[in-house]
Amino acid sequence: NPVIYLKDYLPPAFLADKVELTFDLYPNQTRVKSAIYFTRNEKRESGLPLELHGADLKLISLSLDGQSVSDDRYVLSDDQLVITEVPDRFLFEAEVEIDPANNTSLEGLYRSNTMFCTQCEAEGFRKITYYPDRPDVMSSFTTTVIADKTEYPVLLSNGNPVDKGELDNNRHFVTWQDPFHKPAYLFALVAGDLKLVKDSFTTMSGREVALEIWVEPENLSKCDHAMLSLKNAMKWDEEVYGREYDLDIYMIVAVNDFNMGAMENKGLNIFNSSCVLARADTATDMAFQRIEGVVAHEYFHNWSGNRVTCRDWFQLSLKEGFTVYRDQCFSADMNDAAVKRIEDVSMLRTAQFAEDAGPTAHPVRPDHFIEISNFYTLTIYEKGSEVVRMIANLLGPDLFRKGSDLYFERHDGQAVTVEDFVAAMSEVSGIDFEQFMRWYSQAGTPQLDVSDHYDAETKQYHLTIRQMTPVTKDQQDKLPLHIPVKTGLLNTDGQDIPLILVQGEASGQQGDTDRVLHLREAEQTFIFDQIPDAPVPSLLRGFSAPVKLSFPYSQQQLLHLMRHDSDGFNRWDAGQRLAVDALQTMVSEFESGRVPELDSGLVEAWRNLLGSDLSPAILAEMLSLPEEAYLGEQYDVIPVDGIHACRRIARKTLAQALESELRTCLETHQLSGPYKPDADDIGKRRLNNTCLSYLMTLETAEITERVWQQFNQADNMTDQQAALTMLVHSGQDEKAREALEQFEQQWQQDALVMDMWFQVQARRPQPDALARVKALMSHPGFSLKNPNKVRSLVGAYCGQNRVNFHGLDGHSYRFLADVVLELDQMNPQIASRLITPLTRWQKFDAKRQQMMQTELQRIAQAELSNDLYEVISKALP
Ligand code: B3K
Ligand code: ZN
Repeated sequence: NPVIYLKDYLPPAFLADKVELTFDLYPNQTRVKSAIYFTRNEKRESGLPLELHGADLKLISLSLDGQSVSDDRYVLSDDQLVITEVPDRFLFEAEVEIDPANNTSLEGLYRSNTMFCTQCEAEGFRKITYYPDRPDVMSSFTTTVIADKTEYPVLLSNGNPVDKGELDNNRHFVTWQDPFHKPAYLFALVAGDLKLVKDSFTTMSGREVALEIWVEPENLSKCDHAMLSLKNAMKWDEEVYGREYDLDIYMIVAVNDFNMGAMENKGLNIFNSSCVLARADTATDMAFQRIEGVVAHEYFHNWSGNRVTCRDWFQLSLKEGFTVYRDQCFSADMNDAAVKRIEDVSMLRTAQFAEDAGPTAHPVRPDHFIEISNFYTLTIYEKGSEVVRMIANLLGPDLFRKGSDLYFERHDGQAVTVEDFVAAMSEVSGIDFEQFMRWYSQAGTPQLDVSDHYDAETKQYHLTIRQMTPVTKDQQDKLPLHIPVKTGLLNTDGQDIPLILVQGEASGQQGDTDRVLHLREAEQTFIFDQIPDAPVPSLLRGFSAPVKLSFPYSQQQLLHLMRHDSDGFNRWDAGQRLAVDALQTMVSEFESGRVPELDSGLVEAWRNLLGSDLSPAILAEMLSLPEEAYLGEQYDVIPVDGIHACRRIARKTLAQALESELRTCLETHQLSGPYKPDADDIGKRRLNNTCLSYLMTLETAEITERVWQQFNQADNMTDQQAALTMLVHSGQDEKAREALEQFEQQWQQDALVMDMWFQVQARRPQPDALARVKALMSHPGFSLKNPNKVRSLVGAYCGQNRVNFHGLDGHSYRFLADVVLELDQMNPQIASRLITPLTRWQKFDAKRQQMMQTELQRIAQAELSNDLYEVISKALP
């Protein structure tokens, strides 16, 4: 399994000026003809052979400039075709045969239900034909698709349709031409019996763009939200980034079998159906918001990724981090910005921080890999976005826009690096990013330890910040980073104090109430002048850097911040800190065999929340206790059972103490009118279901009945699914069984709704969960070949049902290893993701560690894909 290094990068020996492809589609024997016009690259030495990638291809014919190539001039291996003695310019032609119906990796050309579709990023194009399958080879593509007219009336590829016609034997063809030069990873093809939802968008320069969403006939009623999201995204990118769409047509196709959320192929996005299809009665608020975000993300890639692409795959975060940043800002603008920030940070702090602390930790720009598919990670995407956010915050909105304009204009049509992006930002602002670049090369989550000191004589306030990045698997030495720490100081009335900094570097003006402190040293002290009384510091406002920050807050100080902080994010975070403290105290009691009790301070804080005038959406966030996964992150050795038990006890204690407040809250936020997935209504539904699920812990017949009513009468999936979860996760087995049966009856025809049905059961806290998951794997609606199903059942059980997955009999570890071994034969990408929970053994006690390692070792004995091999070899002790 060869390791590929960034330091070994060399430009391609040949460039492709023009590519012409013809697909003759048959499920088992598709023929692909290619004609590629190659020119030798002046950046490389002369005389180099032509090296093309290729995998799982059957070569039928080969010619150069019309002459067939004799056997002694080329070498064919498992993954390459090398031709020696080629001229400086020539026409390469080949014909290959491929077998889409047996392609279960969902990479290259494959079948989903009855249609043909493709997924080429990162290195899937080589499963379609021989090609320099690397992002720095950009070319224009003309693609002719031929197929049976009855089975595949719709034939799509990138760009604009330029020709079509009838052929013999009930076959027909369509030719597509994409005038924009693109790397092969952005190639796409779809053929099927699809139906169209059509709309249009007029760009800022007045061009009319046809918008098309193609779906299977039964899904026609589920496309409105995706279409609206697309139009909003197009408008937003014009307004906020000055970026206009470039082709005359923009297509989205929904497919059921897809490894990721969606793919930004030029002019022809292919989506996992879960990220396009939504109707009030079938999709939750969360699904509506995810669709909005993913549709926008793929659209934004048209500039950040397609027009300006990556030189090599080490630069992946150049397009992904930036595009996630763009989609996060878009969603913040379309919805409640503070809630969006809370959601994004919660995810980062649980899942990405865990990745950064585990055996697969890697920098935002990795410097080596075995299989690039393993690097579509939370670090590349979410931490990458945080890095761009820090740059944006350092520049401010106007300069950041100037920098992005410069980046897009200067590099349009090019394949570039992270340095090119940062250079544009530096050039327009004059800011020196030399130290900042360590964010791209250094893995691990920095830890900031902050202490303070108030001098009543001088009226000065000292903040001392120490930074430390823990060692990670491949990096022993860590250097100090340039960390923006947005800070405010609250006086005893809860007001922000004007900040006059007399020691230390910061952005903003003297007297501002928010200053961004620039931490650059391992330890640094910032001194504020003219502070009348000892303040309460509000640190890392808006989560200004992806770090862990600790400060010895007292409960009083946290309550003060919860009530008064002008920064919405930090108000929420103060509540979370309070809850973490209270829960950790309970866990210690639990571990030492005492009966844990919830701190009454937290009960009173939650009572105050319920009596406050916070918006429903924020209130719902603030009332939610930290998730088990986040609590686990606070420990070196995760007390799985203690966390689970104490969180349950805490929830019940809160419900008992605050029953009447919760009931009042529920009555005051009832919704009326038809379902709308807008921020206000989403906030209200979230709040109601939060209150209801607290009350459900009381297990009274009256509340159960109320939840049952909601389950039966809801006109939307958010409320129905929330009620289903409450019923299934409560101890009332009879009710749970009844609800599940009824839900299955109602929705068995709808695969996406059934995903939720599987997931709710996979997450059930009762001890029979594993047995049930195993039984559900034989359910007719389940298939190991469909990634959505695997994620909903196996992924949800192993990743989100901690108390059962880490059961001391070790059965779940064995179960996951068995599933992964089977799956690796079909779909290595999904197998290597699914294994994640087993790779995190370092965080558990000796007995669990031992059992987890045994399973990893058992997997290591088998013949593995590159994908799984890389992850397993990093995870083994
Ligand atoms: N760029 C794709 C990801 C492709 C994954 C390949 N294994 C989706 C996205 O980030 O928009
Ligand atoms: Zn992306």
